[in-house]
Amino acid sequence: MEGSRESAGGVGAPEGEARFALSAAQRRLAEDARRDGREVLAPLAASGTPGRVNRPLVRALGEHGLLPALFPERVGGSRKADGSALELCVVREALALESTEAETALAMQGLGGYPILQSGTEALVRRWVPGIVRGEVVPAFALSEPEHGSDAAALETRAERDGHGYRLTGEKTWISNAPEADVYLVFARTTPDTGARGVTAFVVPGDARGLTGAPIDLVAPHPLGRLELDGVSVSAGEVLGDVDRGFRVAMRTLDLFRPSVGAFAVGMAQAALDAAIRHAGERRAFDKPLREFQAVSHALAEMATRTEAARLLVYAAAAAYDRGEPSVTRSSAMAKLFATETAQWVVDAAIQIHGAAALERGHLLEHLYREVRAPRIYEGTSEIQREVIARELYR
Ligand code: COS
Repeated sequence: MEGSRESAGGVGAPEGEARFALSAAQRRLAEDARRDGREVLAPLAASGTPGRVNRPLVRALGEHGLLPALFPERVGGSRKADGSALELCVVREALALESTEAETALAMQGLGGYPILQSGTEALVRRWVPGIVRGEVVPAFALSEPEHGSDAAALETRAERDGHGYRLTGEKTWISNAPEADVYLVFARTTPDTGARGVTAFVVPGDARGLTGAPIDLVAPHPLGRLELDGVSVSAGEVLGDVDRGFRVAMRTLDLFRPSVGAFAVGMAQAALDAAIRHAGERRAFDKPLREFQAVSHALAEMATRTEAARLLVYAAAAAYDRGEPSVTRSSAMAKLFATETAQWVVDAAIQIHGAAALERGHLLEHLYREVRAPRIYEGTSEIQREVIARELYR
């Protein structure tokens, strides 16, 4: 990605500027993530196959300490306590400034690892999480189905009792890292006609018999695919959390990850803003630099203001999560909603300032334009976030 100009606040902020309440250690983590992103991860991302799991990239996230920074020591991480949402956001925002592929690979290790850490038995945690933290085991979070995306509680994949275990039958789609993942968190129905209250979470090894899949090609180079479960056998020991209470496992995970999707969006918005400021200073029209036209300077001011507002909402939601505040479902949804919608607007505005050059294949903004669209859909669409916020208002 172009340049490494310091951003106007937060993760990449110059000394002395407002940085919310990031500690010195969190700022160092952001700087390290950004440097690794630029020097190590972006080149690895460039040498991968677009739309496929990039294992050297995932391993490098482990080796360079970025995945360990998100997990506690008991599973091979570098944190004294369990994960911090704020640190997750700091790393995601920093990586988004340098390599969206590295950012997404890191996020998917977290989205797969955290439900096991939060809800798994000691045996499940020991079996899977240390490998995820080292970047050697690639996980996937398999909730969505062809007929049920936003209405996740209506899912139809069946888990039928079979001796001491279960047999899973159904279809999942738009699953990150499928079909190449080493382990899947599969949400399946254990009790019919009970909506969210009859769903159970299972940990399914990627090589389980009866589990097949195929990649899906997306507009952005994101490893994604569909899965077919044809009577896949799992033991009772592979249930995550309580039987019929898997929906809670999913929602708890999303409470943690939604602010960090916002952080990814803020990083992309900042990268677009930085590029637009640079371009407006260099490009001349009608005998003066673009930035001297008020139409451009006011656009830049608006882009910076909205990006900073999104960043503050993201950090506030993450900090609320870390303090265990009861309002976290609402603040997580607000952070994801506002930051992803803002990033889409900022990237689009940056393209307008650049003109046609930004639409050439290979330009940073062409890349961001394709990347910025999906976060308004995955981990709950903007409409679902508004639904969650409204429900919390009425509570
Ligand atoms: N934390 C913990 N538990 C939660 C929760 C949360 N944030 N939100 C809901 N739950 C629990 C509820 O407490 C309830 O469990 P109990 O009956 O045991 O109390 C259960 O989950 C069902 O909750 P609810 O009735 O609110 O569920 P709905 O079916 O109405 O759905 C929405 C709620 C729409 C918010 C949910 O389906 C959703 O988030 N959909 C989007 C799915 C999504 O993000 N998909 C992308 C997947 S990842 S790429």
